[in-house]
Amino acid sequence: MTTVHQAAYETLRAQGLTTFFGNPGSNELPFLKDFPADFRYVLGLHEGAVVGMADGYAQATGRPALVNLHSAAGTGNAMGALANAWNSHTPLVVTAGQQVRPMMGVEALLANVDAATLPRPLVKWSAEPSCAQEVPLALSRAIHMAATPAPGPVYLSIPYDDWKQQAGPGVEHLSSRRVEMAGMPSQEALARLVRALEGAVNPVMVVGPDVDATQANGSAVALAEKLAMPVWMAPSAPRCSFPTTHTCFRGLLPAGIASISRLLDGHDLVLVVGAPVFRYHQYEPGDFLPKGTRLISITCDLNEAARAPMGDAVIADINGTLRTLADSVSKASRPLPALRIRPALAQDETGPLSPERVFDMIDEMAPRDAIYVNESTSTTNILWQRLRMTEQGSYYFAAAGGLGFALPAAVGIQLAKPDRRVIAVIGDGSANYGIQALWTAAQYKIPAIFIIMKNGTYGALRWFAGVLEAENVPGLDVPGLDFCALASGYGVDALQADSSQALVVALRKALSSDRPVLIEVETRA
Ligand code: TZD
Ligand code: CA
Repeated sequence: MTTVHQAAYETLRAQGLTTFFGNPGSNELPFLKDFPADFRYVLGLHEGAVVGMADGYAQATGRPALVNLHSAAGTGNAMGALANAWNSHTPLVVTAGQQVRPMMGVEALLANVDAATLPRPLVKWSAEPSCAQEVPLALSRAIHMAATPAPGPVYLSIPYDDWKQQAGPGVEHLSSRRVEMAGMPSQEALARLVRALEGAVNPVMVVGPDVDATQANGSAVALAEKLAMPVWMAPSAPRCSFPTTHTCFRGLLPAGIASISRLLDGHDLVLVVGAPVFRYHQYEPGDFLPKGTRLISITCDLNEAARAPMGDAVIADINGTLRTLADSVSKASRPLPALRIRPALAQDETGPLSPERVFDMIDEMAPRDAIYVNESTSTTNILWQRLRMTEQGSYYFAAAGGLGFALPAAVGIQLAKPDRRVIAVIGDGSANYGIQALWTAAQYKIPAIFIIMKNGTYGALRWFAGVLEAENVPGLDVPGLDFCALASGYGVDALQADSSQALVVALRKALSSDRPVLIEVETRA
């Protein structure tokens, strides 16, 4: 006899989801019972941290990750992190324990009332199986739904009495199913794209997070070189999809309608790949595109394609399409765009360090293939100007702007990529939203480096208050925080840096440690 529990673990094993990220409660214990030796459980002390770690892990591996939350309260705590996962197309299979079926109707303590509605609209699919025998099918469906383009989180609520029930007939067919998207454009569509690209006098490419997510970075470089095109990172970038040292690279697009239009002026064709058109932030009314400019986007996401306010879209396999285009277009006779001049290195001064100086020092000392996780909100432009990022999977940022991503995600990414060094740069405001992940880093010996930029304020909100002409706003300063004390409270080694010399020493120690290290840096606001 196969139980629902056995069938579920067989499917999880066959589909490669052998790492659980979770925070358990009584509803979940029957699922975790007799936890198999070839599985591992990564405990997070808050559900925001749990989903953030799983998000980083899934993005870095490119494979769905399994999350196990506690009923409604655990799901509620995870919602901010789900917003980020939804926007970054992270394949997450989020499961939550439900009360036993005989006690759901009376709404006993820990019943998740209307469970499938709770995580919407931040999941691709949400369900509670109608009977125990449906659980293995629902789990299999959840995994394939999460992984198939456009990837994203899915949610399953599972009553805890289901696990010991007998599985239904035919359950053995489920575990090894393959579900694949064959997403190449038709010959005609490809020919149209090639004609548009070859016919453009001054084309430009805008690359987004799904170029990096589908490991299409090399294909993007090949196409840019063939067409001698400048390349921008799409606004509000959650990943880095193009080597920032490449001669074609122009930088990160700003996130306002008018600013983007201004920067794209003079181009007759804009090719957007693997990004929404566009992920705006501050409201800057204006024309979406300069006059006479045509826009075509290649995306894996039907929603992105349909909601764009301008341009044509092709929903397709990003890497395959880019590679085919790079092979098909004839080489442009234009010269390659000239290499951008890098900003001069920041001077050393006494007192709190400038963010420019901090990023210069990180760039100088970090390994060339370091992975950066950014949640230092007011210094994002400085980061993009000063950090050299050349490899696939070198940069992560909260895709919905929900704080509490970077610290946990850094832990998940470092767990997924033990051969590269993860360096998270986090503001003294942002660090508080996912701080519990420090404990997981310490306990599981995950040697990520956390650099806390301590300027005592919500710097990005001060900037925004200026944009919005909102004066005399309360609640924008965060004095009195001691991150070294917090780190040691969670078991993480901590170092303080109030000068360039101290930062050099701290970075050197952190980079040579095989344990997680937090560095608190006094920075200028
Ligand atoms: N809460 C959550 C979950 N997400 C948010 N994005 C915010 C609040 C609002 N918020 C921002 O968008 S930026 C920011 C807040 C509070 C300030 C972050 O401050 P920091 O970094 O110290 O981390 P800077 O460099 O000083 O801005
Ligand atoms: Ca700050």
